[in-house]
Amino acid sequence: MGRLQALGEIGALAGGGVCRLALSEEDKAGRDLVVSWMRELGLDIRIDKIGNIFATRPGTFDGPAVMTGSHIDSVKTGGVYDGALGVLAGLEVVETLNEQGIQTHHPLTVAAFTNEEGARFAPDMMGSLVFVGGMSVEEAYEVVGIDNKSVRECIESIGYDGKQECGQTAVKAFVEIHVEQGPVLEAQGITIGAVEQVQGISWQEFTVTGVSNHAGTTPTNLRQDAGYAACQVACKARQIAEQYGGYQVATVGVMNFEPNLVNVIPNKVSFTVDLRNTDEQVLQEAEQELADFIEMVSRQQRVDVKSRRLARFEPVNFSQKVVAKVKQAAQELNLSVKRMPSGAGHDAQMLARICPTGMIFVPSAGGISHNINEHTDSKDIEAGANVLLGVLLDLLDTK
Ligand code: HGY
Ligand code: MN
Ligand code: MN
Repeated sequence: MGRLQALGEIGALAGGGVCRLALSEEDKAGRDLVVSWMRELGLDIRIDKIGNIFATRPGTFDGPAVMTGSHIDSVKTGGVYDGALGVLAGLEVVETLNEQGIQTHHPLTVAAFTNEEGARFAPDMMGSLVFVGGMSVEEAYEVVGIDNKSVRECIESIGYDGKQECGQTAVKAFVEIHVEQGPVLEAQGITIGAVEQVQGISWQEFTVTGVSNHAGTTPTNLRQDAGYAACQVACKARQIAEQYGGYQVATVGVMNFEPNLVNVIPNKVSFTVDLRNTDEQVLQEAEQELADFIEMVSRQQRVDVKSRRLARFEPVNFSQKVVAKVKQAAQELNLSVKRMPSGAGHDAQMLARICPTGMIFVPSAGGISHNINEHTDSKDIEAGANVLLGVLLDLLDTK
């Protein structure tokens, strides 16, 4: 809890919460603090070319490590738990093993992955995606963020363009603890989520080009109004979510008007659409329905619409073996536990490509996250960290 508090002071916002955008000065300060804790714990620290930090406690067996971890970058109005809990709970496990003088068979690695949020540089989970070979580090370096700076210039300026080639750390299994960021556990009065799946994610940026004109003199039927067209699409995205129901969600989080003046019909609007679903087939249908609608609006409003793919990940199922270990560890501690999917993206969904992977959720108060009022009770954090300890000990000492 002390470490969560201390890390939460880095990039702290006046009204609470944090802003530690990936590869920013605040991210650097957070990384430096976490690395100092890793050093104090006697861990062997390696940093790879995309800035992923791996801190390893040796085992008696010099082979693939059991890994835990998450991210310390945040959205602009983030909470102090999102990501940080996963890294710091891993350090807490290390400290406990050190205090108890416990030797493990496998090494234990605590990871802090670069740019999980994707809020500044798309896609999200960039560091873990590069680590598992889903994106080359060169391609990642070329990504330009929302403030027109490249990953390369930012990672070099904060000095976290590490020496280690990406993907060099062999992993036996990966377990990530994370706040749920949704309403389910709290609503059902359950302490632990044994996460079985992460839903599919589709991020697109659309740029609508019309003709700027005078707000007072231009008759409606002569307008090529990029703003009206963009707003029609935003409403359609929400209608698709309502119509499909189930896990289908849709979010228009960014919308920039140009020239953004009260008396000028906008000639250019760029906006993002985030679509998610646990079912890949349905997610594709939602994408297609939106694309067809955009076609029609473009013709009707006589505007041009260009789309740019920012992220696209299919739903990921975790290892049932690891999910069962999470459930069992929770039950051994007499904690209520339920199997559930994750609505949010996580580094674990990338690690699942290379090793047996699972996640532990703890409740989010009011089900909120990506919001400065994000909160999880310390007793739930302690419970979750003890489940993590149980699962890791099991994985560390079995062949
Ligand atoms: O977008 C997500 O789900 C994650 O917070 N990056
Ligand atoms: Mn997160
Ligand atoms: Mn997040």
